[in-house]
Order: sequence, then C-alpha cells, then structure tokens
Amino acid sequence: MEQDLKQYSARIRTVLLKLLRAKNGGHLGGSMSIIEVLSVLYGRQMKYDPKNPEWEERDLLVLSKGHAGPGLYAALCTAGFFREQELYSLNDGGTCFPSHPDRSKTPGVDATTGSLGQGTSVAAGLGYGLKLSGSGRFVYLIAGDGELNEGQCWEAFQFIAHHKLNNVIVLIDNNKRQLDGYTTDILNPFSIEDKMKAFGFHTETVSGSDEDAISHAIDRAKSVEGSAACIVLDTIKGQGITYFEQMESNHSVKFNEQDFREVDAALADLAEAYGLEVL
Ligand SMILES: Cc1ncc(C[n+]2csc(CCOP(=O)(O)OP(=O)(O)O)c2C)c(N)n1
Ligand SMILES: [Mg+2]
Repeated sequence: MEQDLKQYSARIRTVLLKLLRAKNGGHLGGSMSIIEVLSVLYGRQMKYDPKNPEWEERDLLVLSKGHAGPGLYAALCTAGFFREQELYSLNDGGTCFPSHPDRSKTPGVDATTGSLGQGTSVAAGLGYGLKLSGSGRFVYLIAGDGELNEGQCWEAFQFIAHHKLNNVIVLIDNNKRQLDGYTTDILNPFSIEDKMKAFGFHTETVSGSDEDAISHAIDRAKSVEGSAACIVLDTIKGQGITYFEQMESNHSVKFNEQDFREVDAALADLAEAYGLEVL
C-alpha cells in the first residue's frame, strides 16, 4: 500500500520511543538512524503480508546491525505484524522480542542477527539462492558503518559483487559512530562509497533522513543490471531528536529524568505534527 512516508516514519519513531520509554531506555542511537529507511522499505518498497509472515513471495530484510532490533520491531509493528502491546515484553525472559532479532521468535523477522558481520553473509547466501532458483524476490541488507570493521562484511560484499547479485540491495547506515565513539577515531572507514565502488557495486549516497531520496535510490538500485547495488545512507546516530543526536554516548541509553522529559517532548511533537494518537 502506498504510504505518506513522512507520516509513516513518524508512526514508527513514535512506537520506538514509547517502547524505549517503557523499558527505561535501550539501543536508541542506531535504531533512530534507520527509521526512515525502514519506513521506505515497509511503507513502499518491500513485498510482504503481515497476515502471512512466511509468504513465499515476500522480500527479505536482513538487519545485520542487529542491536537496532527495537527499530525493526517498531517498523514491523507499524506494518501490522503484531500489536504494540506485545512489544512491551522486549528483552524479558521468554519474550518473542529479544533485544537482537531472532527469526524463530518474531513474526516478520527474516534473519537472526546481532553478531556483527554475519548478516552480510546471510544476505549474500539468500540472494544467491534466490538467483539460482530464478526468483524475482529482493533481499535488503542493512549494515552499520562501524560493523564494516568486521572483515566478514568484505568477503560477503566481494561475493555479492562477483555474482552480480542485483537482487541484494546493500544499505549502509553511515551514522559516523559506532558503540563507543566516532568511526574515524576507532577505525577510519575512509570513503565507504569509494570502497563499495571499488568492490564493483553500483553505489550512491543519499540523505538517510529523506524518504523520497531513499526510495528513488532503491528504485534505481532495483533496476541495475550487470552488477550489485549499494546505497550509503548519510544519517545521524540518534536521528530525529536533536537532544539525542548531540548526546555524547547515545548507543545504548539508560534514561535519566532529563532523557525521559526529552522523549516525552519528542512524542508530543510527533503527535501534534502528524496528528497521531494523543499519548
Ligand atoms: C562481532 C561483534 N563484535 C562486537 C559487537 C558489539 N557491538 C554491538 S553494536 C557495536 C557497534 C556497531 O556500530 P555500527 O555498526 O556503526 O552501528 P550503530 O550503533 O551505529 O547503528 C558493537 C561493537 C557485536 N555485536 N558483534
Ligand atoms: Mg554506526
């Protein structure tokens, strides 16, 4: 179904913030930076059926930066895979919503991830298998910029490029930060776009907060022939709330009183700007 993507992003971000508020915090920074791309994927680009999560013609998403599970759950919830109330068991014993995605537990989750790097190989294998079977389904891979420190990513990318897997759309969340600092300080990735080009990918960089730009880039990536495609998303860790964007360490936040106030203010702003349900 065609969605107003700004509105759709606001709905996903609202579900995420309410969830984190209920859990006194969590993996905020890397969840916030992928809200817009998730909005484009679930609001426009991907084929799926929330009533039939195992639908054999669906497209697949591999969230290789699995610590952003709460962001993915918020998107799946908004897409109708489960009710918001169910989400509030996040991280509890026996939950269907572990902090990192588990395909055996959560409707709509296509790949189990969390050990950084591994999802890139999963996506490569899924894409290769689908290609061999002549399927037209797409695999969307979301990897983190810090995650690219894992050598495994580069093996997988080489494989995807070598086999010209144009059914695997590689999306890199370039939010410039990883767990405990800036990527340029920890292990400088230099130009990710140049690297992916050198690996043989059709590559472009777009603003990761601009849904239309992301969607058009995905349209172009899907029509690439003869090579694989990569989109580098220029994002901000904590994207969407200035206070959290500027927070020194926003990877996993345990909310203090000020943080709760900022979350409440952001939720009120979203509700007003997008006519969302009053909290
Ligand atoms: C193999 C492995 N090593 C270390 C970690 C711990 N870890 C979790 S998130 C993270 C940083 C990831 O940074 P990035 O990919 O930039 O993701 P962001 O938080 O910016 O979304 C690290 C090192 C892990 N999950 N897996
Ligand atoms: Mg990062």
